[in-house]
Amino acid sequence: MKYSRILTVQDISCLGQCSLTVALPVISACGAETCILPSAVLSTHTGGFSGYTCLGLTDEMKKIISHFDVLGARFAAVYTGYLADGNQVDVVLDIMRRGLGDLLIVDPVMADAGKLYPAFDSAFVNRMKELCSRADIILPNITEACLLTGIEYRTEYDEAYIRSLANGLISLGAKRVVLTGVGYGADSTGVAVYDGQELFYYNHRRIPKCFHGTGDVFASAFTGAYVGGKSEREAAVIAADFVLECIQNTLGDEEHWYGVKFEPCLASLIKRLK
Ligand code: PXL
Repeated sequence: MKYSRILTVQDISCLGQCSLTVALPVISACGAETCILPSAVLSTHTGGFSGYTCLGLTDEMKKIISHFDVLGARFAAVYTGYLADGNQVDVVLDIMRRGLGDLLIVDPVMADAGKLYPAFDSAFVNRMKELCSRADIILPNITEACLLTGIEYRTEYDEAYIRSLANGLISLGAKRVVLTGVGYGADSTGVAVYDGQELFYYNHRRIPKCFHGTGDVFASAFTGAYVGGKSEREAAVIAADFVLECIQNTLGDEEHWYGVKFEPCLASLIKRLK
């Protein structure tokens, strides 16, 4: 794998196995230098814990970027995840405007299972559309793809529906689309990769239980594998297999409802990338 430097922009959820506590180890395991720009500090993620604290870091992010710029720091890719508010889209766009990053990979983290996460509203969706329109690669789930395109959310669909979502996202301006959680039947799920012409689909077994943080695990493994030299399709397959393994490793532990136990699976991710 090529040794590269990646800047990831997302929150620190101190407890909850998501965002930076996932991105740092997973991208590092892929063999890249992982730099961070924290968007917020939360006590936990917002998906199931009550009473969480949240400190947005927009002003600090601006200062950090200016310092990076003065230092001449450059990144092979900027990978964004959970942003605390719409103004942070401007911060990310500023990183790209200053030429600090070559590639922009956006995981438009804002919703799942047909619903927006608690912190977000339609104004945030509009800002996320803007960010996605500038991205080289976007990694939405179906709910996020629906919000970004205005297409109705469905739980049962066919390939024509997935094509319409993928085309809608390309029309928005994203160069490539990696759509996660695409399942045409009850027992399977998968990932679709679209470049505006060919729709590649990788299907795998579906475990009928939802786990928090799997989008972050997928996006981090995809980014690490892709920036390290794998093709988009190869990176999507590696990331999907890794998520499945992490879920399998967590199943049956009812106390571990808030995330996936990805750590023991890092060794197999590393082996796969050799
Ligand atoms: O896993 C996505 C995510 C990241 N960060 C925070 C979240 C969530 C999903 O709920 O709440 C703070």
